[in-house]
Amino acid sequence: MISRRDFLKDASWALATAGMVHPSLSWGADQSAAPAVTGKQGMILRSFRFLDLEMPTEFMNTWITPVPHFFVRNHMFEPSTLDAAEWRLRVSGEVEKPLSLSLTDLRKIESHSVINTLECAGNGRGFQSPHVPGIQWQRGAVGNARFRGPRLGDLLRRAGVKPAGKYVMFHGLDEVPGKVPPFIRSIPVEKAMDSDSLIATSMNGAPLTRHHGFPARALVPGWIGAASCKWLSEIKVLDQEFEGNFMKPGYRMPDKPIEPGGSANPDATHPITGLSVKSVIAGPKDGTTLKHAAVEIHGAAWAGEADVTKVEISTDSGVTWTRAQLGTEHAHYAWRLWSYWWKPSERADYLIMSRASDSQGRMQPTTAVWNPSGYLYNAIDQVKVHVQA
Ligand SMILES: Nc1nc2c(c(=O)[nH]1)N[C@H]1C(S)=C(S)[C@@H](COP(=O)(O)O)O[C@H]1N2
Ligand SMILES: [Mo]
Repeated sequence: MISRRDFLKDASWALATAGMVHPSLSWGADQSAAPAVTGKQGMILRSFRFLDLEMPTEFMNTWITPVPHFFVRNHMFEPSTLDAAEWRLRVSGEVEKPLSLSLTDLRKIESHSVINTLECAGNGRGFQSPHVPGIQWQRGAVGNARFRGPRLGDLLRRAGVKPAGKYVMFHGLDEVPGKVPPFIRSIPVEKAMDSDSLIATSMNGAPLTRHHGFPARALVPGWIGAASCKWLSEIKVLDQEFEGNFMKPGYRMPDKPIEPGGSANPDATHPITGLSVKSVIAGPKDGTTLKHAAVEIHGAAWAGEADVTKVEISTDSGVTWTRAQLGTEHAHYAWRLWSYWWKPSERADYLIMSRASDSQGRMQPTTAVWNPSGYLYNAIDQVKVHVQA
Protein backbone atom coordinates (compact mmCIF):
# COMPACT_ATOMS: atom_id res chain seq x y z
CA MET A 1 0.00 0.00 0.00
CA ILE A 2 1.12 3.50 -0.71
CA SER A 3 0.50 6.03 2.05
CA ARG A 4 -1.53 9.12 1.36
CA ARG A 5 1.41 11.37 2.20
CA ASP A 6 3.60 9.61 -0.35
CA PHE A 7 0.83 9.89 -2.83
CA LEU A 8 0.49 13.63 -2.39
CA LYS A 9 4.27 14.09 -2.48
CA ASP A 10 4.46 12.21 -5.71
CA ALA A 11 1.66 13.19 -8.02
CA SER A 12 3.20 11.07 -10.75
CA TRP A 13 1.96 8.07 -8.78
CA ALA A 14 -1.37 8.61 -10.46
CA LEU A 15 0.23 8.10 -13.85
CA ALA A 16 2.40 5.23 -12.68
CA THR A 17 -0.59 3.29 -11.42
CA ALA A 18 -3.11 4.31 -14.03
CA GLY A 19 -3.18 0.74 -15.32
CA MET A 20 -3.33 -0.91 -11.92
CA VAL A 21 -6.42 -2.38 -10.38
CA HIS A 22 -7.21 -0.60 -7.14
CA PRO A 23 -10.96 -1.15 -6.86
CA SER A 24 -11.32 0.04 -3.29
CA LEU A 25 -8.67 2.76 -3.28
CA SER A 26 -10.05 5.34 -0.91
CA TRP A 27 -8.62 7.65 1.70
CA GLY A 28 -11.40 10.15 1.87
CA ALA A 29 -12.43 9.46 5.46
CA ASP A 30 -10.30 12.32 6.72
CA GLN A 31 -11.88 14.62 4.14
CA SER A 32 -8.55 15.34 2.49
CA ALA A 33 -8.56 17.18 -0.79
CA ALA A 34 -8.11 15.21 -3.97
CA PRO A 35 -4.99 15.82 -6.03
CA ALA A 36 -5.51 17.92 -9.12
CA VAL A 37 -8.32 16.54 -11.25
CA THR A 38 -9.14 18.68 -14.26
CA GLY A 39 -11.97 21.06 -13.51
CA LYS A 40 -12.42 19.90 -9.93
CA GLN A 41 -11.46 21.69 -6.74
CA GLY A 42 -11.24 20.65 -3.09
CA MET A 43 -13.10 17.38 -3.58
CA ILE A 44 -12.76 14.20 -1.52
CA LEU A 45 -11.12 11.48 -3.60
CA ARG A 46 -13.06 8.27 -2.98
CA SER A 47 -11.49 6.36 -5.84
CA PHE A 48 -8.94 7.18 -8.50
CA ARG A 49 -9.53 4.25 -10.79
CA PHE A 50 -12.28 4.82 -11.58
CA LEU A 51 -12.73 8.43 -10.68
CA ASP A 52 -15.14 9.01 -7.82
CA LEU A 53 -15.16 12.44 -6.21
CA GLU A 54 -17.30 13.49 -3.27
CA MET A 55 -18.27 17.06 -2.45
CA PRO A 56 -17.24 18.14 1.07
CA THR A 57 -20.28 19.49 2.94
CA GLU A 58 -18.82 23.00 3.17
CA PHE A 59 -19.69 23.33 -0.52
CA MET A 60 -23.33 22.50 0.18
CA ASN A 61 -24.07 26.17 0.72
CA THR A 62 -25.31 27.32 -2.69
CA TRP A 63 -28.59 26.30 -4.25
CA ILE A 64 -26.88 25.57 -7.55
CA THR A 65 -23.72 23.52 -7.12
CA PRO A 66 -20.90 24.93 -9.23
CA VAL A 67 -19.54 22.30 -11.65
CA PRO A 68 -16.06 22.31 -10.02
CA HIS A 69 -17.75 21.11 -6.79
CA PHE A 70 -20.21 18.65 -8.35
CA PHE A 71 -19.55 15.02 -7.37
CA VAL A 72 -18.33 12.51 -9.95
CA ARG A 73 -19.29 8.86 -10.09
CA ASN A 74 -17.69 6.67 -12.73
CA HIS A 75 -17.93 2.91 -13.04
CA MET A 76 -15.41 2.80 -15.90
CA PHE A 77 -12.84 4.97 -17.66
CA GLU A 78 -14.16 8.22 -19.05
CA PRO A 79 -13.90 8.21 -22.87
CA SER A 80 -10.31 9.16 -23.66
CA THR A 81 -10.99 10.36 -27.18
CA LEU A 82 -14.32 11.84 -28.04
CA ASP A 83 -14.59 13.97 -31.14
CA ALA A 84 -17.69 16.14 -30.87
CA ALA A 85 -17.84 16.48 -34.67
CA GLU A 86 -17.83 12.69 -35.12
CA TRP A 87 -20.14 11.94 -32.20
CA ARG A 88 -23.61 10.55 -33.03
CA LEU A 89 -26.59 9.71 -30.88
CA ARG A 90 -28.47 6.73 -32.26
CA VAL A 91 -32.09 5.96 -31.45
CA SER A 92 -33.03 2.40 -32.35
CA GLY A 93 -34.96 -0.68 -31.27
CA GLU A 94 -38.76 -0.69 -31.13
CA VAL A 95 -39.12 2.47 -33.24
CA GLU A 96 -40.64 3.20 -36.65
CA LYS A 97 -37.72 5.30 -37.84
CA PRO A 98 -34.25 4.85 -36.27
CA LEU A 99 -32.32 8.10 -35.87
CA SER A 100 -28.67 9.09 -35.92
CA LEU A 101 -28.19 12.63 -34.67
CA SER A 102 -25.08 14.80 -34.62
CA LEU A 103 -24.49 17.41 -31.95
CA THR A 104 -25.57 20.04 -34.49
CA ASP A 105 -28.82 18.13 -35.06
CA LEU A 106 -29.43 18.00 -31.31
CA ARG A 107 -28.84 21.72 -30.95
CA LYS A 108 -31.59 22.39 -33.51
CA ILE A 109 -34.17 20.66 -31.35
CA GLU A 110 -36.02 22.85 -28.89
CA SER A 111 -34.30 22.65 -25.52
CA HIS A 112 -35.73 22.66 -22.03
CA SER A 113 -34.12 23.27 -18.67
CA VAL A 114 -34.55 21.27 -15.45
CA ILE A 115 -32.96 22.01 -12.10
CA ASN A 116 -32.32 18.62 -10.62
CA THR A 117 -30.69 17.22 -7.53
CA LEU A 118 -28.60 14.33 -8.74
CA GLU A 119 -27.74 11.86 -6.02
CA CYS A 120 -25.86 8.60 -6.27
CA ALA A 121 -27.87 5.65 -4.92
CA GLY A 122 -24.80 4.84 -2.82
CA ASN A 123 -24.58 8.25 -1.14
CA GLY A 124 -24.30 7.73 2.64
CA ARG A 125 -23.22 4.10 2.24
CA GLY A 126 -20.31 4.82 4.57
CA PHE A 127 -22.80 5.36 7.41
CA GLN A 128 -24.52 1.99 6.99
CA SER A 129 -24.21 -0.37 9.91
CA PRO A 130 -23.31 -3.17 9.57
CA HIS A 131 -20.72 -2.06 6.99
CA VAL A 132 -21.45 -2.77 3.33
CA PRO A 133 -18.83 -3.02 0.57
CA GLY A 134 -18.61 -0.35 -2.13
CA ILE A 135 -17.52 3.27 -2.33
CA GLN A 136 -17.81 4.62 1.21
CA TRP A 137 -19.64 7.83 0.34
CA GLN A 138 -20.67 9.99 3.26
CA ARG A 139 -22.85 13.06 2.59
CA GLY A 140 -21.58 14.51 -0.67
CA ALA A 141 -22.36 12.17 -3.59
CA VAL A 142 -25.07 14.69 -4.43
CA GLY A 143 -25.36 18.07 -6.13
CA ASN A 144 -27.96 20.38 -7.61
CA ALA A 145 -27.54 21.74 -11.13
CA ARG A 146 -29.46 23.26 -14.00
CA PHE A 147 -29.43 20.79 -16.88
CA ARG A 148 -30.50 21.78 -20.35
CA GLY A 149 -31.10 19.97 -23.62
CA PRO A 150 -33.79 18.50 -25.82
CA ARG A 151 -36.53 16.45 -24.24
CA LEU A 152 -35.95 12.70 -24.48
CA GLY A 153 -39.65 12.39 -25.33
CA ASP A 154 -39.24 14.66 -28.37
CA LEU A 155 -36.50 12.39 -29.74
CA LEU A 156 -38.59 9.31 -29.10
CA ARG A 157 -41.61 10.89 -30.80
CA ARG A 158 -39.47 11.67 -33.84
CA ALA A 159 -38.36 8.06 -33.96
CA GLY A 160 -41.91 6.85 -33.30
CA VAL A 161 -42.06 4.33 -30.47
CA LYS A 162 -43.85 1.15 -31.54
CA PRO A 163 -46.56 -0.24 -29.24
CA ALA A 164 -44.13 -2.98 -28.20
CA GLY A 165 -41.68 -0.37 -26.82
CA LYS A 166 -41.89 -0.47 -23.03
CA TYR A 167 -38.39 0.42 -21.81
CA VAL A 168 -35.73 2.85 -22.96
CA MET A 169 -32.12 1.72 -22.69
CA PHE A 170 -29.11 4.02 -22.50
CA HIS A 171 -25.55 3.16 -23.46
CA GLY A 172 -22.61 5.53 -23.11
CA LEU A 173 -19.09 5.71 -24.46
CA ASP A 174 -17.20 4.84 -21.27
CA GLU A 175 -14.19 2.66 -21.90
CA VAL A 176 -14.91 -0.75 -20.48
CA PRO A 177 -11.86 -2.36 -18.86
CA GLY A 178 -11.31 -6.03 -19.70
CA LYS A 179 -14.31 -8.30 -19.33
CA VAL A 180 -16.29 -6.02 -17.06
CA PRO A 181 -19.93 -5.65 -18.16
CA PRO A 182 -20.67 -2.28 -19.78
CA PHE A 183 -22.69 0.39 -17.98
CA ILE A 184 -26.07 -0.11 -19.65
CA ARG A 185 -29.39 0.52 -17.91
CA SER A 186 -33.01 1.12 -18.87
CA ILE A 187 -35.96 3.17 -17.63
CA PRO A 188 -39.67 2.61 -18.28
CA VAL A 189 -41.01 4.40 -21.37
CA GLU A 190 -43.44 6.45 -19.21
CA LYS A 191 -40.55 8.09 -17.35
CA ALA A 192 -38.65 8.57 -20.63
CA MET A 193 -41.68 10.39 -22.07
CA ASP A 194 -41.99 12.70 -19.06
CA SER A 195 -41.55 16.28 -20.26
CA ASP A 196 -38.70 16.78 -17.74
CA SER A 197 -36.59 13.84 -18.90
CA LEU A 198 -33.80 15.28 -21.03
CA ILE A 199 -30.86 14.60 -23.25
CA ALA A 200 -28.80 17.19 -21.42
CA THR A 201 -26.01 18.91 -23.30
CA SER A 202 -25.36 21.64 -20.78
CA MET A 203 -24.99 22.02 -17.03
CA ASN A 204 -25.25 25.39 -15.26
CA GLY A 205 -25.26 27.23 -18.58
CA ALA A 206 -22.08 25.72 -20.04
CA PRO A 207 -21.53 22.64 -22.20
CA LEU A 208 -21.22 19.45 -20.12
CA THR A 209 -17.66 18.78 -19.03
CA ARG A 210 -16.07 15.43 -19.67
CA HIS A 211 -16.54 14.27 -16.08
CA HIS A 212 -20.29 14.86 -16.40
CA GLY A 213 -20.86 13.19 -19.74
CA PHE A 214 -19.86 15.49 -22.61
CA PRO A 215 -21.33 15.88 -25.17
CA ALA A 216 -24.71 14.57 -23.94
CA ARG A 217 -26.15 12.63 -21.04
CA ALA A 218 -29.56 11.39 -20.06
CA LEU A 219 -31.14 13.39 -17.25
CA VAL A 220 -33.82 11.42 -15.48
CA PRO A 221 -34.95 13.85 -12.80
CA GLY A 222 -35.78 12.71 -9.29
CA TRP A 223 -34.28 9.27 -9.89
CA ILE A 224 -30.99 7.82 -8.65
CA GLY A 225 -27.94 9.18 -10.47
CA ALA A 226 -27.35 5.84 -12.21
CA ALA A 227 -30.43 6.46 -14.38
CA SER A 228 -28.72 9.47 -15.97
CA CYS A 229 -26.30 7.82 -18.38
CA LYS A 230 -23.25 9.93 -19.36
CA TRP A 231 -21.43 10.15 -22.72
CA LEU A 232 -24.64 8.90 -24.24
CA SER A 233 -24.31 7.36 -27.70
CA GLU A 234 -27.20 4.93 -27.97
CA ILE A 235 -30.84 5.01 -26.97
CA LYS A 236 -32.60 1.76 -27.66
CA VAL A 237 -36.30 1.13 -27.15
CA LEU A 238 -36.89 -2.36 -25.75
CA ASP A 239 -39.95 -4.52 -25.26
CA GLN A 240 -38.72 -5.49 -21.79
CA GLU A 241 -36.52 -4.17 -19.06
CA PHE A 242 -32.78 -4.43 -19.72
CA GLU A 243 -31.24 -7.07 -17.49
CA GLY A 244 -27.48 -6.47 -17.56
CA ASN A 245 -25.27 -6.23 -14.48
CA PHE A 246 -26.17 -2.62 -13.65
CA MET A 247 -29.90 -3.42 -13.60
CA LYS A 248 -29.58 -6.87 -12.06
CA PRO A 249 -28.09 -7.54 -9.54
CA GLY A 250 -27.02 -3.86 -9.46
CA TYR A 251 -29.22 -1.04 -8.17
CA ARG A 252 -31.98 -3.13 -6.66
CA MET A 253 -33.72 -3.03 -3.30
CA PRO A 254 -35.16 -6.01 -1.44
CA ASP A 255 -38.98 -6.03 -1.79
CA LYS A 256 -39.27 -6.55 1.96
CA PRO A 257 -36.84 -5.28 4.59
CA ILE A 258 -34.16 -7.83 5.38
CA GLU A 259 -32.26 -8.29 8.60
CA PRO A 260 -29.22 -6.01 8.78
CA GLY A 261 -26.19 -7.97 7.62
CA GLY A 262 -28.35 -10.52 5.80
CA SER A 263 -28.49 -11.26 2.09
CA ALA A 264 -31.34 -10.66 -0.35
CA ASN A 265 -32.97 -13.25 -2.56
CA PRO A 266 -32.41 -11.73 -6.05
CA ASP A 267 -35.93 -12.76 -7.11
CA ALA A 268 -37.40 -10.70 -4.31
CA THR A 269 -35.78 -7.41 -5.32
CA HIS A 270 -36.82 -4.55 -7.62
CA PRO A 271 -34.92 -1.83 -9.49
CA ILE A 272 -34.45 1.44 -7.62
CA THR A 273 -36.13 4.42 -9.25
CA GLY A 274 -36.82 7.63 -7.30
CA LEU A 275 -34.74 9.06 -4.48
CA SER A 276 -35.75 8.99 -0.81
CA VAL A 277 -36.56 11.99 1.37
CA LYS A 278 -33.35 13.22 2.94
CA SER A 279 -31.66 16.16 4.61
CA VAL A 280 -28.01 16.70 5.32
CA ILE A 281 -26.33 19.05 7.78
CA ALA A 282 -23.70 21.05 5.93
CA GLY A 283 -22.61 23.10 8.94
CA PRO A 284 -21.46 23.11 11.60
CA LYS A 285 -19.24 20.20 10.72
CA ASP A 286 -19.24 17.04 12.79
CA GLY A 287 -16.77 17.25 15.66
CA THR A 288 -16.34 21.04 15.68
CA THR A 289 -15.84 23.12 18.78
CA LEU A 290 -18.07 26.21 18.79
CA LYS A 291 -17.92 29.45 20.75
CA HIS A 292 -20.80 30.00 23.16
CA ALA A 293 -22.72 32.24 20.73
CA ALA A 294 -25.49 32.01 18.15
CA VAL A 295 -24.62 29.65 15.33
CA GLU A 296 -26.33 28.89 12.04
CA ILE A 297 -27.18 25.25 11.52
CA HIS A 298 -27.72 24.80 7.80
CA GLY A 299 -27.87 22.28 5.00
CA ALA A 300 -29.93 20.96 2.13
CA ALA A 301 -32.94 18.64 1.79
CA TRP A 302 -34.36 16.79 -1.20
CA ALA A 303 -36.98 14.16 -1.96
CA GLY A 304 -36.53 12.93 -5.54
CA GLU A 305 -39.83 13.22 -7.39
CA ALA A 306 -41.59 14.63 -4.31
CA ASP A 307 -41.26 18.09 -2.76
CA VAL A 308 -39.69 18.80 0.61
CA THR A 309 -42.42 20.14 2.92
CA LYS A 310 -40.39 20.75 6.08
CA VAL A 311 -37.05 20.27 7.74
CA GLU A 312 -36.90 20.00 11.51
CA ILE A 313 -33.89 20.41 13.74
CA SER A 314 -33.19 18.95 17.13
CA THR A 315 -30.32 20.18 19.32
CA ASP A 316 -31.19 17.88 22.23
CA SER A 317 -30.49 14.47 20.68
CA GLY A 318 -33.97 14.14 19.18
CA VAL A 319 -36.14 14.96 22.21
CA THR A 320 -37.62 18.17 20.75
CA TRP A 321 -37.81 19.33 17.13
CA THR A 322 -38.17 22.83 15.66
CA ARG A 323 -38.75 23.79 12.07
CA ALA A 324 -35.84 25.17 10.08
CA GLN A 325 -36.39 28.02 7.64
CA LEU A 326 -36.52 26.76 4.06
CA GLY A 327 -34.57 28.69 1.42
CA THR A 328 -36.52 30.82 -1.04
CA GLU A 329 -35.04 29.12 -4.11
CA HIS A 330 -36.98 26.05 -5.10
CA ALA A 331 -37.94 23.95 -8.11
CA HIS A 332 -39.47 20.54 -8.58
CA TYR A 333 -36.65 17.93 -8.35
CA ALA A 334 -34.28 20.48 -6.79
CA TRP A 335 -33.04 20.44 -3.23
CA ARG A 336 -34.08 23.09 -0.77
CA LEU A 337 -31.45 24.84 1.31
CA TRP A 338 -32.48 25.29 4.96
CA SER A 339 -31.21 27.20 7.94
CA TYR A 340 -31.79 27.38 11.68
CA TRP A 341 -30.24 29.87 14.10
CA TRP A 342 -29.36 28.28 17.38
CA LYS A 343 -28.15 29.79 20.63
CA PRO A 344 -26.73 26.98 22.77
CA SER A 345 -28.02 27.32 26.32
CA GLU A 346 -24.84 26.13 27.99
CA ARG A 347 -21.31 24.95 27.45
CA ALA A 348 -21.68 21.28 26.71
CA ASP A 349 -21.57 18.57 24.05
CA TYR A 350 -24.58 18.54 21.74
CA LEU A 351 -25.98 16.17 19.17
CA ILE A 352 -27.61 18.21 16.39
CA MET A 353 -30.07 16.38 14.13
CA SER A 354 -31.99 17.23 10.96
CA ARG A 355 -35.09 15.50 9.63
CA ALA A 356 -36.91 16.23 6.35
CA SER A 357 -40.52 15.42 5.37
CA ASP A 358 -42.02 15.45 1.89
CA SER A 359 -45.23 15.84 -0.12
CA GLN A 360 -45.65 12.05 -0.34
CA GLY A 361 -45.94 11.89 3.46
CA ARG A 362 -42.49 10.40 3.85
CA MET A 363 -40.24 11.39 6.75
CA GLN A 364 -36.54 10.73 7.22
CA PRO A 365 -36.25 7.68 9.50
CA THR A 366 -34.07 7.31 12.58
CA THR A 367 -32.43 4.30 10.98
CA ALA A 368 -32.09 3.82 7.22
CA VAL A 369 -33.44 0.66 5.63
CA TRP A 370 -30.40 -1.61 5.57
CA ASN A 371 -29.72 -3.44 2.31
CA PRO A 372 -26.69 -5.44 1.10
CA SER A 373 -25.42 -2.68 -1.21
CA GLY A 374 -26.21 0.19 1.14
CA TYR A 375 -28.41 2.08 -1.32
CA LEU A 376 -30.62 5.06 -0.52
CA TYR A 377 -29.18 5.77 2.92
CA ASN A 378 -31.37 8.49 4.39
CA ALA A 379 -31.28 8.25 8.17
CA ILE A 380 -31.85 11.49 10.12
CA ASP A 381 -28.55 13.34 9.82
CA GLN A 382 -26.57 14.13 12.94
CA VAL A 383 -23.43 16.00 13.94
CA LYS A 384 -21.75 16.27 17.33
CA VAL A 385 -20.47 19.65 18.43
CA HIS A 386 -18.79 20.92 21.55
CA VAL A 387 -19.72 24.38 22.82
CA GLN A 388 -17.05 26.08 24.89
CA ALA A 389 -16.42 29.47 26.45
N1 LIG B 1 -21.98 6.09 -18.94
C1 LIG B 1 -22.06 6.18 -17.61
N2 LIG B 1 -23.05 6.92 -17.08
C2 LIG B 1 -23.14 7.06 -15.75
C3 LIG B 1 -22.22 6.42 -14.88
C4 LIG B 1 -21.19 5.65 -15.46
O1 LIG B 1 -20.33 5.08 -14.77
N3 LIG B 1 -21.14 5.56 -16.84
N4 LIG B 1 -22.38 6.53 -13.51
C5 LIG B 1 -23.76 6.78 -13.08
C6 LIG B 1 -23.89 7.01 -11.67
S1 LIG B 1 -23.86 5.66 -10.69
C7 LIG B 1 -24.14 8.27 -11.17
S2 LIG B 1 -24.45 8.49 -9.52
C8 LIG B 1 -24.15 9.46 -12.04
C9 LIG B 1 -23.18 10.49 -11.54
O2 LIG B 1 -23.17 11.62 -12.36
P1 LIG B 1 -22.01 12.68 -12.24
O3 LIG B 1 -20.70 11.96 -12.31
O4 LIG B 1 -22.23 13.66 -13.34
O5 LIG B 1 -22.17 13.36 -10.90
O6 LIG B 1 -23.81 9.15 -13.37
C10 LIG B 1 -24.38 7.93 -13.85
N5 LIG B 1 -24.14 7.81 -15.26
MO1 LIG C 1 -24.47 6.27 -8.53
